Amino acid sequence: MTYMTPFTTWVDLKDGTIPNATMVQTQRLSDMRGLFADRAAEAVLSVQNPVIYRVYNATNNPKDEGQLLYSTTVIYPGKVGDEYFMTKGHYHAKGDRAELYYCLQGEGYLLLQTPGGEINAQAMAPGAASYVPPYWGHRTVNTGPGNFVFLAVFPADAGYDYKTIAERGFAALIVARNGQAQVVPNPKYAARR
Ligand code: M6P
Ligand code: ZN
Repeated sequence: MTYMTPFTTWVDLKDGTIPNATMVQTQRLSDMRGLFADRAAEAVLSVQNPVIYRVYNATNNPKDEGQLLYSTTVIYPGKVGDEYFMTKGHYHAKGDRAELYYCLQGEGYLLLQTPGGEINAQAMAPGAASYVPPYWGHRTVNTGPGNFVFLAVFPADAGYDYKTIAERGFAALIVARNGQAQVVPNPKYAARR
């Protein structure tokens, strides 16, 4: 038996970045084509092509059963039309793998859905430890005026299924109505039959 060496990764609590991240993923509007509901607003904003969010990966842990991965996500403030900046969202390739999100900064939502289209929205602010149960697709949304930052911890073998959401969308959208965040049904959602 060879034992893995324990380690600590530091998160900068000022901004949620991980200075020694093993990988930083930058997602611009052009990396999220078709995910925001308002295509005309997307086209207008695509000239500017803003960074929507960054993911700071904390480890290079092997993607083996029993291992964990963790990362911070920084979603910048903004909207495409009236829909707030958000992550792409995914199901886990191994659907039975759960995940924990811990909010460090800002305000937003963890938006979840079952494969059948049932929706759940968890409001998050610093201190919120929000649980993604097995089988729920999940995306995070920044509804505040500043950055929305959270730490995510998940099984290393969970994997990503982005295709289902790219093809069918999310059953609900989080939009600004009279300056307030509201969860509304997505008219374009293609439920699994
Ligand atoms: C969290 C975790 C990551 C995920 C990231 C961005 O940090 O859930 O696994 O990659 O959010 O979400 P997405 O992959 O849907 O763009
Ligand atoms: Zn996940």
